[in-house]
Amino acid sequence: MTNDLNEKTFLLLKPDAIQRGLVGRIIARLEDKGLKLVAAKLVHVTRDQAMRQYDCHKGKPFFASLIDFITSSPSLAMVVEGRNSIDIVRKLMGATEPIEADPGTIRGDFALDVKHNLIHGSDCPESYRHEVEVYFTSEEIKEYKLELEPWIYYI
Ligand code: DAT
Ligand code: MG
Repeated sequence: MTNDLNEKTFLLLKPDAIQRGLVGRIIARLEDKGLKLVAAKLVHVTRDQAMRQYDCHKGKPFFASLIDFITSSPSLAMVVEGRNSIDIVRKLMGATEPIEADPGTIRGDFALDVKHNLIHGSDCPESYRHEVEVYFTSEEIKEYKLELEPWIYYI
């Protein structure tokens, strides 16, 4: 737990989210929660980017299929900010396996398959720092004040 209102996390709305027209609904859930969008970019992920993003899974049986999937069609890369944003986004996403993802979560409501699970979110601050550099320069991450903040947080 942290009290840092500027904790950032990296998200990738995967090709299935774009192809299925779920981007607006997924972003709405992040906005509804009160998270602040600080960077967003439509990217057709390259194999090099995919392998860097997912290097912790290299050697696993699903690695090749994951890389093929993530590079198959455009994705939306984003950075969002907020208190405990890393863990909050993981909760909004739901479990990796859609059969274990609770109703009310993004995967629990919209996904049936472990590969086509719509969204990536950093799982810890070290992962965030590694992943964000694959997709964004520091200039692309915007610093601004969310005027609603005093209505979202007890500061
Ligand atoms: P998460 O995306 O919840 O952080 P992860 O980091 O363990 O999950 O795995 C990264 C992605 O790899 C996951 O979103 C989908 C794919 N994946 C994970 N386990 C898998 C499996 N057993 N079979 C097929 N794909 C899998
Ligand atoms: Mg992961």
